[in-house]
Amino acid sequence: MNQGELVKLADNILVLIRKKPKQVFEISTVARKLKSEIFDIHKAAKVLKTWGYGIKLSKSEITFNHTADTLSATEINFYLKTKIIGQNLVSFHSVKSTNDIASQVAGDYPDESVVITSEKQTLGRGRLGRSWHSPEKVGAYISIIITPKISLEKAPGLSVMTALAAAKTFESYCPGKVQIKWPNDILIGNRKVAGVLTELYTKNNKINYVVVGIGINVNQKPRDFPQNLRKFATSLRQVVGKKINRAELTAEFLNNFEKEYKKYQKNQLAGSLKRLRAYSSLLGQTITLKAGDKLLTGEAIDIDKTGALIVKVDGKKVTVSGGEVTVLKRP
Ligand code: BT5
Repeated sequence: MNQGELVKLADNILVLIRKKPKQVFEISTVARKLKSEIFDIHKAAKVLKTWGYGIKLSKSEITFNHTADTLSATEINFYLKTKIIGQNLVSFHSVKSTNDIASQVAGDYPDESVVITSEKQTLGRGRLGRSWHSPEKVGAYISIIITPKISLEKAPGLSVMTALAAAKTFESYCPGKVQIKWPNDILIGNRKVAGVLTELYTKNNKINYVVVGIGINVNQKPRDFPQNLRKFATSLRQVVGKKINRAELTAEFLNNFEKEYKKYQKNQLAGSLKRLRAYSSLLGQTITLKAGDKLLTGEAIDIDKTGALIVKVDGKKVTVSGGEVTVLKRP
């Protein structure tokens, strides 16, 4: 049995025993069900142990005791409740950027089932050439390929919609603390816990596909952030006070993403405005925006169903769509 086959068998054993913690399985039964040799089951079970799974193994029995801290597709799948999004999950150990991998494979599948995740990124991207700090084993780096049947001008709202799905996900870990800093930051206690990067690929002036990327700080301790980010970044673990299961969190985010995306395709953010306003860290604040070379200062007064921010500048309402805009400061 080669390494690839062994890994596949380890995954299959997991699928069989993972749902019944502490239950003792006869290895001969597992071998029969998986059409494998007892010897190979033993070998694959040892592989599971090296992945961090709590597996009790004797000559004739195998028991699943506890899960591993991994963002593998098998693990995420245990918590996934979606119909389409994430049904083709590909998990990497290390990539330059999950958004790059996603755009390379976009088009290979006709539906919207492909999601790419990675344990770490070596060249994680933010917007406008900025970088996303993506250390190993503590974050979740996720890219979703979608092919929305919407016109180009409706696309900027996709980032806001994704931020909403993320906020809803984090809400269950720390109720009442999550905020969205329009258009693409999710904050807790005024520090960034996640960021969204939406990249559009067009053909004949129409959307061909969209890669929606999100980086989530899950289990970072303060020292896991570089000095320059320590004051501005946080992780869910720092807020909740305990380690969080990254695979479960990832699946919950994808579950929420699918729901929000369905709504978005019908009527953009029309049905979500109340929630968006409640999460918004900007409404009622005087802000400065940078769009291209232009600076704009005014009071953020509302968000509309396209996901655009309405800003009152010198008594006039100005509508600013997400795209390339950065909120510089809040006095
Ligand atoms: C973002 O950009 O916030 C979008 C981040 C998207 C990252 C995901 S990970 C999966 C997918 N694959 C990728 O390559 N990218 C996506 P922006 O608004 O431009 O914010 C970037 C700024 O956030 C940086 O300039 C830093 O100041 C700060 N930053 C970088 N890493 C951070 C982190 N881990 N936590 C908090 N802040 C961070």
